[in-house]
Amino acid sequence: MGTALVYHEDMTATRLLWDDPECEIECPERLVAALDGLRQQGLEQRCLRLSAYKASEEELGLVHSQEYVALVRKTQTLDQGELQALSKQFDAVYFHPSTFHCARLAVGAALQLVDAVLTGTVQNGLALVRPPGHHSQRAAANGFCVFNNVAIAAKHAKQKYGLNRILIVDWDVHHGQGTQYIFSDDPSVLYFSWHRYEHGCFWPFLQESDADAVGQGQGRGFTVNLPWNQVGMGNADYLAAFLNVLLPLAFEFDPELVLVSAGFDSAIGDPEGQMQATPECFAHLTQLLQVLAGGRVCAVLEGGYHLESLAQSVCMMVQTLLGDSTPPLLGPMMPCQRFEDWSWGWGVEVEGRFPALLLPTVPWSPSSVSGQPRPLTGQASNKVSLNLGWWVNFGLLFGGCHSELLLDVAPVLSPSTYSSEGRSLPLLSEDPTNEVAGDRLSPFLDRLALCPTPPVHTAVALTVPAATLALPPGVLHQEGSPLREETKAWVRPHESLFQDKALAALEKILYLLDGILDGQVNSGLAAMPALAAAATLGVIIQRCLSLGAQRLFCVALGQLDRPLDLADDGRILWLNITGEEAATQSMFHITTPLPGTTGGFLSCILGLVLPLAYGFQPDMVLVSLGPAHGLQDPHAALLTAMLRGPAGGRILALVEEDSIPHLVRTLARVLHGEAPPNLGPFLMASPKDIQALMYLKGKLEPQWKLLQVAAPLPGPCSLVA
Ligand code: Q9C
Ligand code: ZN
Repeated sequence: MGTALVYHEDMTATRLLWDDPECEIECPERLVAALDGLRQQGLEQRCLRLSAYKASEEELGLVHSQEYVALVRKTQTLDQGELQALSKQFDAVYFHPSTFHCARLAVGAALQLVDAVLTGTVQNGLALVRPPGHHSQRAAANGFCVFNNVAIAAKHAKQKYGLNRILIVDWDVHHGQGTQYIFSDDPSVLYFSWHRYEHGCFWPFLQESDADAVGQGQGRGFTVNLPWNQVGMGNADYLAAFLNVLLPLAFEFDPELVLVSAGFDSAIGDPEGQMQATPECFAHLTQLLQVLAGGRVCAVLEGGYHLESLAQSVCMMVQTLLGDSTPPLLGPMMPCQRFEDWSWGWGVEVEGRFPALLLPTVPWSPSSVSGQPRPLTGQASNKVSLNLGWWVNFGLLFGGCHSELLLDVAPVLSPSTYSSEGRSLPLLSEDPTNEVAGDRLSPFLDRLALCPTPPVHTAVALTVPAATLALPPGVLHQEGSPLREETKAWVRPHESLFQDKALAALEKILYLLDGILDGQVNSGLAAMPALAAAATLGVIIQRCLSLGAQRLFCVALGQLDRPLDLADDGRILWLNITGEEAATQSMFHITTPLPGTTGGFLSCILGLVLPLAYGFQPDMVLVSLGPAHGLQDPHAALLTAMLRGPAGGRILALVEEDSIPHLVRTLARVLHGEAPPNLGPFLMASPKDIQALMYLKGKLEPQWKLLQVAAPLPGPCSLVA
């Protein structure tokens, strides 16, 4: 349905007119760099470009006092000395004669974006604005922010469209205290912020930025702060925060709209944040949010002061909003102490034949991997505090506890590469070849060149005519399947497993699979021949391995046993979600029962499936809905949508031949980038399902670090419904 990009050139007008080292980083070039990046990547051209209008004073009044608005209006006519004097009355703020104009455009851009999304003109979008907004308060400018763009947008969405539940995700590296104050007693707005905190020693030095601020009155439980007490947080930490903290709450909250305070000073290289998350991390964070609220995601720029890092991160976000696959998440997920024993090497055959397989192995290539597992720091205490009386699902995800509770969120990566000089880090500083970064293309562009976008985003190989399915436009229906001679020769030894008709279906699947492994197709959906599902899956896995897949993540639902002839050599991570008992045959062979409720299912995806998948860093994901899989359509769609992330979108979904057209259509849509349907009424996980999950997490956590949430849970637990 499209992505809006809201902008106005005038917003580059406001700038610092005097010397102030604290404020000079908030410069017009930020917008120029972000927009140039989008143009160079051809992304701007793919968006619906909207020219921002100026918010009315009435709209500003949704959040700000009349006196404050009048004060800012007055700055239009002040001389430099007066501007400077007024700026001093606030913390980390500068005014310029164009500030009022720009700040009204920034608010207008956010409102226009919300209108475009809530009227159904577009699915999602980004407002590229200056000045930023999240520090701004009812009657105060603060931290470069004049009007609170996102807060006004949320009020507008409530007032004009009658929304009852809005999620604000503030991933800027600073605490959006302005937004927190504005909604602290409002249960219709769930505010989540992570931020550099360092036990209160980082700007804005507020106690209420800490984890124990949970909101007030009716709004108790609807403010969630995740303060980082160390710098150097990276991809795995951000991912863990989303999977363990934000998403369990967000699913239960079931927002109608997601607003993102999209600050990119939380990205690598930023002088303010000193964090390590790479630009593609923001693609993944975006994709994770897109499964909420029917995909209605409105992002509004906040901070971000390293121009190249900012531009790349913005590109990553927009690309993902457009529905493109996310590049694999780079950097050590540090899943496994044994990782040096694994065979990460490059097959010569792989390199020559299947260029699309190269990218996922880049972070592990011999030159860029130190081979040293990064030690966990152990005593970092990044805490999050929640009013668990409200958050049923959250409590259950962690074993079920009541009342307010402080949880340690362990940083998965140690911040070992932090430069104490307080200066900009080079992007991807762990790469030794990066010393000459100045005269090279950026690492990001290098990687893009390695991983060309496949010509076909999504293809299906089905045994029923396409016309009966109403597939979304753009999904390729592969009718004929002229197998290559080489594939035919490969399939011959397996032929005896299949009847004639099943063999024809298998050939279709292999045709699609070769396309995916070849880099011609990104994601696929195929029908497994009736009565031969397990055999088909076995052949598919063998084919992936024979074509050089290094790591294959297989999620099998229903009656699909792990093929017996598979070596347990770490190349396949097999997860069976069935009616059976939880069990770990090895760290690569896991069985978990199918949870009976939506809450249990979410806990399973967020607490087990995705941490395993992201930790494994597969180059391909296979998700198979076998006989008696027991999943409802929306649950199957959610699982599939979320499994697009870990392998750069390279995913093959397998359904039974006689699956209902509705399931097939839904899966084709999510593979193509559409949001999964709503999960329906929320029912909490059963104690039995949670027990199984906790058992598996406990067993597997030593090997799969992303499973680890270092929360020694206090005392006996009683559940509050
Ligand atoms: N070195 C936004 O990112 N200065 N505002 C902090 C610490 C103020 C940040 C100084 C930073 C304001 C929107
Ligand atoms: Zn910031």
